[in-house]
Amino acid sequence: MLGPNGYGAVQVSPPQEHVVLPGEGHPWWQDYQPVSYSIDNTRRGSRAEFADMVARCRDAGVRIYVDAVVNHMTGSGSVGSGPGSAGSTYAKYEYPAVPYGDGDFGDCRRDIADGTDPAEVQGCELVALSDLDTGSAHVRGAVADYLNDLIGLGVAGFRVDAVKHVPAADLAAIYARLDEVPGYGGRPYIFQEVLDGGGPESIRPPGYTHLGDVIDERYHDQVGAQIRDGRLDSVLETVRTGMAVESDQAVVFVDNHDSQRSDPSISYQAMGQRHVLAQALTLAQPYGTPKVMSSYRFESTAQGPPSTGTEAGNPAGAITAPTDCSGERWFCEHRDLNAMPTFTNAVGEAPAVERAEDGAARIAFDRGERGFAAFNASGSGWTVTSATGLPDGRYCDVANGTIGADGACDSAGYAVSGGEVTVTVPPNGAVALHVDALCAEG
Ligand code: LAG
Ligand code: CA
Repeated sequence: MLGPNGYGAVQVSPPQEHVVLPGEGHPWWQDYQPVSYSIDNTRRGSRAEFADMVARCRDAGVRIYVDAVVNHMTGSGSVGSGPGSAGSTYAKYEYPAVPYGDGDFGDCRRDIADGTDPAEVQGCELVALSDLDTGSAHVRGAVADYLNDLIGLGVAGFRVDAVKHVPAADLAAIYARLDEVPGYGGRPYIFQEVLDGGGPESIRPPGYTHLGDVIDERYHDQVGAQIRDGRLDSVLETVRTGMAVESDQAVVFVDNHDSQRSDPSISYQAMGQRHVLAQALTLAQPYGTPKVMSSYRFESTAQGPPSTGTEAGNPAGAITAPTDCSGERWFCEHRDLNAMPTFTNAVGEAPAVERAEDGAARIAFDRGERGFAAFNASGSGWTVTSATGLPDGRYCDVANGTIGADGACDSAGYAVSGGEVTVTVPPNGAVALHVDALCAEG
């Protein structure tokens, strides 16, 4: 039940044809090595299945954003030549199914050495992946055709991968060719992965905000660590003063598929219930557009999602649906957040106003007069009476209750009276009240 609980969109893994690496145990990162832009017969299913998913989500009011790999094709370390998941032949710098040939790749055929030099970062190879010459009209056209194919199926946005490695002018030329999204109108929503590794502004997040939103990894690095360590009292100050770009240009998250592996201490696997609190607080604080992680247990960083058939080398349709969210393999973190995204939607741009604090690990704040939320990173419950700007009324606790198809919330409620509310915040948990989720009378 994503839509009723406030989720506007879901980001999905790169859907294009990819390398198949049985010798490496079919790692999750096969998807980040494109062989062609066919979306038929990948490890994640057929074109028809993809189109059906997009349509069903659209009908439920939930958009699909695709992780778009546009900087590169395959690497040399992994495999010599195909076939790819859809059967296309290829070799590094030769992808006849697109078609791309040797001339469609940059001249610098070695790894990036100096991460602060734009010419290197954008013209050489990221972890040995063949680097597309995105300055060429042919490459721009092929990438735009791929994205427009997805838009034609109803895909409403893109997380553009490895953007730091593509000149802004090349992205501008590609984005300018994109169609409007059928049904929604307007161009697709674009958010760009720009890791902030230093160097001039042109290869840092501010160098791309004129083209779309950017991922602000500082949020993960700083706020993620603060919440992990129980320092909730620093969070609002950090998002006010320590972030990379303006709030309306940023996408933020506690963890993503890369950070879970590079910094596993900030993940559900390591943090358990504290991670639920971290994502709830991310949805409540005022900086950026929040993104929630929902993931699976892994024993090694390369291990892919739960699947069948990988032993047989089957790349297609092999990933199993997360029917079991026990944590044996799928965690399904979003389910623990209940209707918390409705809080984000209800409060909009309203400013955060600190209302209560008890040591470093317990905070409560308003979002203008539209929401009140309290967080408790300790091992015992926190009962607090706090001032709040919420109008008098009885509110549903969306951090602990879901909203059903009938629009009703199934949590216990809290009464606001005369500018005051008393709530009990569970250990490593949250309470969240907002003006769009009043309890039914009684
Ligand atoms: C990204 N953002 O810029 C993705 O978020 C990240 O997950 C991607 O790396 C990366 N850029 C390229 O799209 C992932 C894995 C890498 C993997 C790469 C290509 O984190 O480990 O590299 O996808 O599949 C792998 C090997 C490398 C090897 C390379 C080429 O790990 O050692 O050089 O393949 O063969
Ligand atoms: Ca590049």
